[in-house]
This record gives sequence, C-alpha cells and structure tokens, in this order.
Amino acid sequence: MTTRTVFGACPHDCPDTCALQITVENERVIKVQGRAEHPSTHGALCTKVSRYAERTYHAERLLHPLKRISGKTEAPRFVRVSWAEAIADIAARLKAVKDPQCIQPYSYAGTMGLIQGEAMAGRLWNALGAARLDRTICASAGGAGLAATYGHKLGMHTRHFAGAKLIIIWGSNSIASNLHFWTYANQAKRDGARLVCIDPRKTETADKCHQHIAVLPGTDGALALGLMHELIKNDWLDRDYIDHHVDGWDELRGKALAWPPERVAEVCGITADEVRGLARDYGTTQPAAIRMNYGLQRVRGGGNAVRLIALLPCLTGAWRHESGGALLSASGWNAPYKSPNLERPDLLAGRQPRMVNMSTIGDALLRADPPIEALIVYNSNPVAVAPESPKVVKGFQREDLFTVVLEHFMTDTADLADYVLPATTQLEHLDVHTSYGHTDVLMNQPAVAPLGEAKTNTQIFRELAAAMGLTHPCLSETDEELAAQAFTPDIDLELLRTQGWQALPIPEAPFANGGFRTPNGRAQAAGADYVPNYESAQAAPELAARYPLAMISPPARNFLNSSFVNVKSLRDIEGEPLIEMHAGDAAARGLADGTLVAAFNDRGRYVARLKVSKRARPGVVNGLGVWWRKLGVQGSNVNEVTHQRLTDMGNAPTFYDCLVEVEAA
Ligand SMILES: Nc1nc2c(c(=O)[nH]1)N[C@H]1C(S)=C(S)[C@@H](COP(=O)(O)OP(=O)(O)OC[C@H]3O[C@@H](n4cnc5c(=O)[nH]c(N)nc54)[C@H](O)[C@@H]3O)O[C@H]1N2
Ligand SMILES: Nc1nc2c(c(=O)[nH]1)N[C@H]1C(S)=C(S)[C@@H](COP(=O)(O)OP(=O)(O)OC[C@H]3O[C@@H](n4cnc5c(=O)[nH]c(N)nc54)[C@H](O)[C@@H]3O)O[C@H]1N2
Ligand code: SF4
Ligand SMILES: [Mo]
Repeated sequence: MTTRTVFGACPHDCPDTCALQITVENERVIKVQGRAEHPSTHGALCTKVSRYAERTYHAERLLHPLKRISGKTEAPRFVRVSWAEAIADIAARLKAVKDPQCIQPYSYAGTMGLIQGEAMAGRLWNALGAARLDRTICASAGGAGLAATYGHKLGMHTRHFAGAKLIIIWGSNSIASNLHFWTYANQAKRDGARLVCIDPRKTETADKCHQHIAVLPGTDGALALGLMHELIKNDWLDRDYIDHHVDGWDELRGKALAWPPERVAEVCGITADEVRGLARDYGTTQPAAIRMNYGLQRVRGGGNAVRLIALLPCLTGAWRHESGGALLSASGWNAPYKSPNLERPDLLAGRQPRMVNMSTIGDALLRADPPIEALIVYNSNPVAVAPESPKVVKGFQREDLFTVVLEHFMTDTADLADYVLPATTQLEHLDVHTSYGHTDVLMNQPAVAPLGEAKTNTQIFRELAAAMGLTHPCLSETDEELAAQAFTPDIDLELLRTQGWQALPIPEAPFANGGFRTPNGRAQAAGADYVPNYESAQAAPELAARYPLAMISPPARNFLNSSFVNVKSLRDIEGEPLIEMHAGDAAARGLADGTLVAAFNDRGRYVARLKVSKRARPGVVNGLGVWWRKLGVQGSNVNEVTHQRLTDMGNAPTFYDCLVEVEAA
C-alpha cells in the first residue's frame, strides 16, 4: 500500500479559501482535511468540503463525453461519444457561427481557481472575438459600492476581528458561509466583545450573537442612515478623522438628519429602541468592527447600502484601530499581485465584442439581437442559479441554440446541453488561488489522475482552439506554464509548491491615517443614499397588496450555491426544499407546519415544504437555496419566482428583492 499527502486549496466560492491536506492511498483520495499549519484554516474544513472525496467519486460523476439525441423540450437523452468526435463536432459548430459575438461563454465560480477558471478559456474567447460575459451574479453591487467609497475592494484583516470589542455581523450567516471568520468572532466574544447580527432571518449565527436585529430585506441603508443620525445627535463622531479623511460629509450629514429612529424603525420593521441601542453601542465602543457579507447587497439598493455601511467606521474613526473598521471583500489586497495578461486581452486585437450580463441570461437568450447562437457553460449551473428561471429554461430550450456544458455532474444546465463534457475536480488538476476573505495566495496540486475520461477545463479549451484552427502559441500552453504567468514576480511559486501558500504583506490597520485608494485618498460619501426595494410596499404598493410576503433565498448551510445538492449525505442533512414562515403569517393563511406549499407571483411557482419557524420574521419568508430543480419538488427551485431587475450599482441581480404569496400546493 502506498500513501501520500498532497497540498491543495479549496476551489469553492467561499471567502475562507482553505488550505487542504489530501491523503491518497493506492491512487485514490481517502481523506480531505484542512491544513493545521495554515493560519486561517487551522485544521478545520466545513462539512461540505470534508465530503469532497464523496463528491469526486460519486457514482454519478460524468466520466465521458455525451451527445444529446432528444429534443430540448423532451426528457433529456444522451449517448456516449468519443472525445475526438465531440471536439471535432463542437469546433465545426462554433466555426459555423458567422459573427463570433454570437458565441456566448457563461461561467462563474464553480472553481475560483485562476487556471481552471478563465486562464485558457479567456484566451480562446479573446482569440475568437466571442461575446464577453459581465460576471455580476454574486458580488458586483457590493464591489461597486466599496470601490465608490474606498476606491477598491478593501477591508480589515479577518484575524483582527478577534481583538474587537463590538462586532456587527451584517447580512452574513457566518457560521454557514464564512466559518473561519466565525472562529475569530467567537474568540472576541470569549474575550468579552458584544456581537450583533443584522439579518431578516434568525440564522444559526444570529442564535450565537448577543443581539439579533431582524430588519426587513433591503432596508439596511435606512438603518445605516439612522445610526448616523444618532452618531450626530449624540456627538459620537471622530471629527478629526472626518475632516481629514472623508469627502462629502456635509451632504451625507444632511441626509442622515432626515432619518430619526422612528422613521428608520418604520421602514426597517424594527423598533426605534433597537436603532438607538445599536447606535449607542457603535458610537461608544472601540474597537468596533463590521463584517458585511453579500447577503445585504442582493436588492435594488445593494450598492448604496454597502456604501452607507462602509462609511460608518469613517465617522467614528473605528479605522484608527487594527481591530476596527469593516470587511466585505479583501480581494483588492491581492489584485496588484495578479497578472492582467493571463487571459491575453491582446488577442482581441482592438475588437470590442458585445458584453452580456450573466444575471439577465434568461432575457439575453430570448431577446439578444443578433441572437446568441452558441453557449459554452463551465464552472456554473445557470439553469438553477440565475434569476427568473422560467425564462432561463425557455432560453436554454431554444432548438436553434447550440449548448456545450463542461461539468462534473448532470446538472439542470447539463440536462439542456447538446454536448456534455466531463471535467476534472480539484483533486485531479493543478490550480492557483487568491481569496476574498483572507489575503494568502495558494496552490492546489493534483492529487490523483483524472477519473474516467475527464479532462481539465484548460485541456478542453486547448483542444477546441486547435480544432478550430487557432494557432497562437499561447493557446497550447500547459497548466504549469499558465500558473507561472498568473502572478507578478512577488509571488514565489516555489514557496507555493512546497508550503502550499504565501501570505501577502498587508498593512495591519490599513486606514488608520486615511489613505483610501480613491484619487485623493479620502473616503467618498457624496451620493450615497437609501434606495428602497423594487418589490416593496414603499415602491410598489399595488404589487405588495397582491404579494404581501418578502422572500429571501439565502444559501442552505450544507450546499454551496447549487453544488453538493446531489451529494446524498449532505442532502440528507438538509432534508428537502423548505420555506420558513413565521407562525403568525402561517396562521393567517391557515397553513400548518409540514404542508406542501407554493410560493408564487406573476413569474412562477416554487413548491416546497412549509416550516413554521422562529427563523422567519413576520412578513418575510425564507426559501433556502439553491436546490437543483430536478431534485426539488415538482421540478422547481426558488429562482422560479425571482426577477431579473438589477441593482443600483454593479449591474447585479436582486435575488432578495422579491415579493410572493404562499398557499397550499
Ligand atoms: N454553506 C455555504 N457557504 C457559502 C455559500 C453557500 O451557498 N453555502 N455561498 C458562498 C457564496 S457564493 C457567497 S457569495 C458567500 C456569501 O454568501 P451570502 O449570500 O452573503 O451568504 P450568507 O453569509 O448566508 O449571507 C446571507 C445572509 O444575508 C441575509 N440577508 C438576506 N437579505 C438581507 C438583507 O436585505 N439585509 C441583511 N442585513 N441581510 C440579508 C440572509 O438571511 C443570510 O443570512 O458565501 C459563500 N459561502
Ligand atoms: N435565489 C438565489 N439564487 C442565487 C443565490 C442566492 O443566494 N439565491 N446566490 C447567487 C450566488 S452568490 C452565486 S455566486 C451564484 C453561484 O452560481 P454558480 O457559480 O453557478 O455556482 P454553483 O451552483 O455552485 O455551480 C457551479 C458548477 O460548477 C461546476 N464545477 C465546479 N468545478 C468545476 C470545474 O473545475 N470545471 C467545470 N467544468 N465545472 C466545475 C460544479 O459542478 C457546479 O455544478 O448563484 C447565485 N444564485
Ligand atoms: S469553509 Fe469555505 S474554503 Fe473552507 S473548505 Fe469550506 S467551502 Fe472551502
Ligand atoms: Mo456568491
């Protein structure tokens, strides 16, 4: 028996980017663990990725190319074909598309790796002049909000949350989605810090905080303005910090003064005392740290909400402390170390192909002019995760659309493909990673050979490029060669190979003396304001009368977006698709716990099991996501009811800005 250990990195869309220790016995992975030596991983993985071997060796793993033999609206039937046949046919089909802009790539963060992500794919699309994809589905509203305020996506060190005396966890179910941050928050709690959670849902994280403030979805901007109102009225401001490091304060001050606690309470669905109490805590405790997550920016005013919250530590001078300030994303810290040329934008040779927003892929497939003729999907499951899925499905069902899906499993999206190509998992390929939670760079070494006939994304794109007659030498570079070009010379690849990660040098208290990454170094407050939800009693009273319940669809703890839904041991923990509802709302509708119900609106119907639960506040239902439609009830998932309208900044989706009614199914 031979046993060896391989160093890896978790590929998932999660701020923690854990360092993995993979045990291989007789060329089979038998264990995936967190590395004890890596400071932020400290030997612990979440439940999901502890099951990564189960996912990789899953009986339903795709192991050879498949070609569709049924119509797009019929039950999907595929036959096995050889790689040679698949590549030749796909290349011919893509070459037959006259305007290359009608070839549409669609990818997101199935893997966050720079190599299996866009390194080779981007080269192929640039060489072809294929349409570009605006990758907005997750974080671009908050990203734009941070950039408008601080000049870049920058924030506190995660580990310094351990030294805070007050931590506000704002729009984040950290225990489920940012476990390694929670370890630091918990350490602060043991050392006497007060923890406050702001979330419409009473999450497992809210359970562990001293206080939970259950705002209505999309009202965080109003709450932030109300806190500012109290900071001003009680003179809890750091005037010196504001004078030296904030632009636009007079304007913001005027807006905040229009938000006394009573007005905030009414808009946010909380009490005026909750606003006053939180303002007192925040105004009188140092160091105070705010952990935002992307949950709060999936609404119409998401960008502005992030702006207003990001300004709070500028008003109290919390940034003066290494354990004070705010964190939404740390990715701006590693951006200077990434090579801008990895995807070879020079291959575009001056062309500017059209850009399609991934968040409105339903409309794009049905309405783009000229139409999308070919769609290549990798690292994503849009039929399950994109908003307003009735339209997404309809778009994918177009008989004149040629769709190729690179996948590990037969997902809802793969079901609608013309070709399904088997891709390798993180245990079978090389990659390099940055993180948006911590600031280390990591390498993932392949632990075992590809399973079956699976190929890396990069290899599939190399073969397609060659079959299409594209001869630029950069289109045949190996994964090792790509990894060597991913970063600036400050990153030591040898260290990544031997140690597995490299920590980047980041200032401990980055904005203690201002120095934001805006042109004049000052945080920018001008223009930030509260924007109500599209679908709210305030903005759409007639709609709210018909559909009185706000629905949010945050991630289920044991899934990662739609990944792992097909891993039985994890699906067994989640049970079945649930809609959580407050007892009062259930009684008003005569609905009993455990009933099969439908959440519906003009767009669609999502069928799930009703859970009457203290986790739901009055007026808000929680449809935990994101199930595969075909593993859900009656082939539906929560995106049946979401819509395609975009956020105020960053062109992002507004998944949590969604009104429904619920009835027995
Ligand atoms: N287990 C698990 N971990 C994950 C993921 C997963 O699917 N499962 N997804 C990963 C991804 S892709 C991302 S982007 C990250 C972050 O992903 P996020 O989507 O930010 O996930 P959460 O941390 O669950 O935070 C969302 C929280 O915001 C709350 N929320 C919803 N609407 C509002 C609102 O209007 N205001 C406020 N204050 N709160 C609101 C929800 O109830 C939920 O508890 O997590 C990653 N980690
Ligand atoms: N209603 C609602 N919808 C949501 C959200 C929500 O909170 N509510 N969250 C949104 C968010 S934050 C995000 S980030 C998106 C996420 O949406 P996606 O990025 O589409 O994420 P996943 O659903 O995890 O799908 C990723 C797919 O990539 C595949 N994959 C993984 N690694 C590889 C690889 O190396 N090669 C190939 N070819 N495939 C691979 C996986 O098998 C998986 O099927 O969903 C969004 N959708
Ligand atoms: S906590 Fe996040 S980074 Fe760590 S193993 Fe789980 S999904 Fe991966
Ligand atoms: Mo995300």
